[in-house]
Amino acid sequence: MPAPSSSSPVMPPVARDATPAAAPPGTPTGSTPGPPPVPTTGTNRSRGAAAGIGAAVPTGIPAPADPPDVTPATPGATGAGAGTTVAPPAGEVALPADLAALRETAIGVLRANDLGDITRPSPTLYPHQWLWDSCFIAIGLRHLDPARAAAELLSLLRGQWPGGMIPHVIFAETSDYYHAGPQRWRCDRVCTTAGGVQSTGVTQPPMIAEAAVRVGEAMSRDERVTFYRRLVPGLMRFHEWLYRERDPDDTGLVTLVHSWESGMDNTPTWMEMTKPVAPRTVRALRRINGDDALDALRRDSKEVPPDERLTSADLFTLYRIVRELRRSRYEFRTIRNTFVPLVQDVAFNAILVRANEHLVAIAEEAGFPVPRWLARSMRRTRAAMNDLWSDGLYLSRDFRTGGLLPHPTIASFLPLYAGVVPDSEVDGMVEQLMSPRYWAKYGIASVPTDDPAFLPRCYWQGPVWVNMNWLIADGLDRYGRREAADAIRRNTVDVIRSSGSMFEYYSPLDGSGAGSNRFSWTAALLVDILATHPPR
Ligand code: 2M8
Repeated sequence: MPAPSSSSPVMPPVARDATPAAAPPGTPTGSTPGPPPVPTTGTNRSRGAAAGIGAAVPTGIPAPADPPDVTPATPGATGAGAGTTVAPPAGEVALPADLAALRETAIGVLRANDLGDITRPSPTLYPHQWLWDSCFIAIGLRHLDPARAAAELLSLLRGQWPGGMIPHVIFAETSDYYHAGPQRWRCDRVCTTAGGVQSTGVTQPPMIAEAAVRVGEAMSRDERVTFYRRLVPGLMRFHEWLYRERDPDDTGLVTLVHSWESGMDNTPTWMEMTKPVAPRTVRALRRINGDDALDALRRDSKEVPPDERLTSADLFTLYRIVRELRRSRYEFRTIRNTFVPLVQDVAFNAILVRANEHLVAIAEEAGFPVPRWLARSMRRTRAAMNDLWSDGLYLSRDFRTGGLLPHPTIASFLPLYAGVVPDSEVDGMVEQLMSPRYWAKYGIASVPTDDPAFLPRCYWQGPVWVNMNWLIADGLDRYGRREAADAIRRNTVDVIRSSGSMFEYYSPLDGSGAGSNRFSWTAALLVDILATHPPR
């Protein structure tokens, strides 16, 4: 098993995702009737960001108790915090001093990114609400304020489309620039969302049910049932939409129409499908001027160096696909007749399998029946995951050709989270995951380190991602592989600690942080790991 990284070198501080000075304006409210009222925690939407870290203004996320009487986390500090422990908040376990300080840093990031009852993934790079980000964030927030965590999930229903889709981004009313904002999607021409808010026209991994169960665990039974009753009707419609709209041929597997739906934007599996449909102008510009001309045109890399993001050619290709989706009015029956790459994504479907199980459980607790056809579709997905098995791992599938896409990545391990891997194959998968091919010195690479596409600091092309670690560790727990699960969690805490900041992703080779350095899901999942599996 790889050595933990607690003695890792100190990374140079990087000024990245600056907290904006001004409070973001209020979150949109729609004049359109329809959505179930979404509870808030009775707080002003703009207060979180306005208050900033450590401000006296109350936020939905409780301010940390008085700062611990210890020196703040030192980047590169080692594990046990020199033996000092800090008195924990009520209900939490005592942590070594350096981890207690790291937890405060994480809570500070969540407070600074708090927009009332939604949390933006990062202050400047991602100033809106993202579907699966909000789910990971709620999993952390439940330890701080379960009602606020529930509000984070319920607020996703404001973006629900009449057909049931919950979009991947729900746009906040902010003037902060986002490169794929409402103008790129023009979804208002196609439909009105439940809450009258602007959104994108695609979805993201269905993590809501998992997050709902975790948040429910932090509530009393009455609170939980009330929360589930508000959530389940919309959540059930979302799962129905996934099957009706995205598996019309009844294959058992849901098909994605854009890599943004996978959440792993530039993972090689998707980029191989995407590159062939690059716009002609992009190809011509590259031929004449190389990548520089394209780099000058992009606007998503102002805070983060372009080499930590996807290439400009890939980005402009993703924009082209959005244009085509828009022309198709975001309807799968039309999209399937265009050039748009269509993928039965292994990670998305694995998350769906687990989400289905959770949905059945919470629907029962809330007293809602699951339609028979939906229950049957859910069973079909679990069985269809076998069709993605190839040579000791799972792969995504090209919807059009039916061929498996020959690029194993971190997504290939998510069937462990789904619980669909036969027990006889689990140890083989764990062995692969723990081998240097994936697990480099500082953690699990999102692309095998010997893959020609591997880039240790580039987005979904190699870095360690905290959410992937969390999901895989959770699956391994349920398979009874506690030692491996604990090793992953320990490693996750170590890599965050060694950088001292809540980075979006980390290099598996040297532990350095990359992307945004005030990233919400890193902060939230750290809070969760420290609460549920405090390092021993
Ligand atoms: C990244 O994706 C967005 C587009 O959705 C972007 O690059 O602008 C991905 O890492 C995605 O998984 C994540 O949900 C999002 C916000 O953190 O950022």
